[in-house]
Amino acid sequence: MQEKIIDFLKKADGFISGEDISGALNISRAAIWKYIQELKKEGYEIVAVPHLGYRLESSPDKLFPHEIQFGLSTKVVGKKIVAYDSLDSTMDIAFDLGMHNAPEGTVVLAEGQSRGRGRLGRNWSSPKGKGIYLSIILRPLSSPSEVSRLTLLTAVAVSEAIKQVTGVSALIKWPNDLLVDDKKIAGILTELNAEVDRVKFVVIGIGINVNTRPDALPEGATSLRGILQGPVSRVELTKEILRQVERRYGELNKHGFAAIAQCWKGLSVTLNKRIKITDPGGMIEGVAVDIDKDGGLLIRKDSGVVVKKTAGDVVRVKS
Ligand code: BT5
Repeated sequence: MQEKIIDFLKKADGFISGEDISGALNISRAAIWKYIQELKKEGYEIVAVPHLGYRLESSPDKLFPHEIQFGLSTKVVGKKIVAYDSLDSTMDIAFDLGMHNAPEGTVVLAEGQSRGRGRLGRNWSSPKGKGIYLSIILRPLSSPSEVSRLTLLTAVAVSEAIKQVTGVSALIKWPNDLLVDDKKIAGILTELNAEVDRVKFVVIGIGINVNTRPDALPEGATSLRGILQGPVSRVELTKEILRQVERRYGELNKHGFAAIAQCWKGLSVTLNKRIKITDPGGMIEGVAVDIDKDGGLLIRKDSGVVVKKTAGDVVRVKS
């Protein structure tokens, strides 16, 4: 009911009387007053003036599903949102929901994570109320070898959303890092549930340092607040991320990967650089020359041989 009242206040564009809310939602004016007090406790600033009614002055920058969904206008991504104040990792909940047939586009959000994770079980620092930590369930009709495309697609979508909302240009380090001034501002983690030749579902995790103090982050990391010297609306940025992921995912399904790969290349800090790449198979050095149709990185070794990597950690090498 609180969500309905907030939606009402938002759409009102000025004062709305208790009587009007009461009539529309079929609850007593005393009940409305009680809900309004609860909303104030959650951080909504609502003024009440006798004979005029209630007016919403400001909303808290909390990742409540109804805040994200207000004016979101996506068809799939974010139609269902499950939000937590804190949890171990949004990946676990999303994976569990995926196993229980949650619809494509389901989003799991958390204000904070106690065991946020990166690739290979690494830690993702997730201080409460500061960043965006979310996972999206997708059900692509593709083979497991094509899933890396989704990581690259998401990196493009997140970079575009950051640009749209804040004006900041975040570049992409293959496969999953977003960097500003060479410092990591966001990371993407793709996990999948698959049979040998068929993906059942994919969980895409996105972590962004939004209002985190850079000195509270690991070395080599930064936040949007650190760059802009001021706070950024996590609600607006989350909405834009969901919109851009939906847009790019729709594009992938309709037209294939080529146009997205082109955008990725335009944002890449990895291509045409001499790199070392390490994965469980070992380390190779060479020049990153391209990405292939599946999002794999092509590296030309000094011998001239071109090898493809689908995962790994990239380090720049001075040539
Ligand atoms: C990643 O892994 O960059 C993927 C991060 C995905 C996090 C999201 S948050 C929502 C969802 N739920 C989760 O539990 N995870 C996902 P990787 O490339 O392996 O990078 C991990 C490394 O980044 C760590 O070893 C640290 O060095 C560094 N790191 C940790 N926390 C960071 C942060 N907040 N900002 C920047 N770098 C960080």
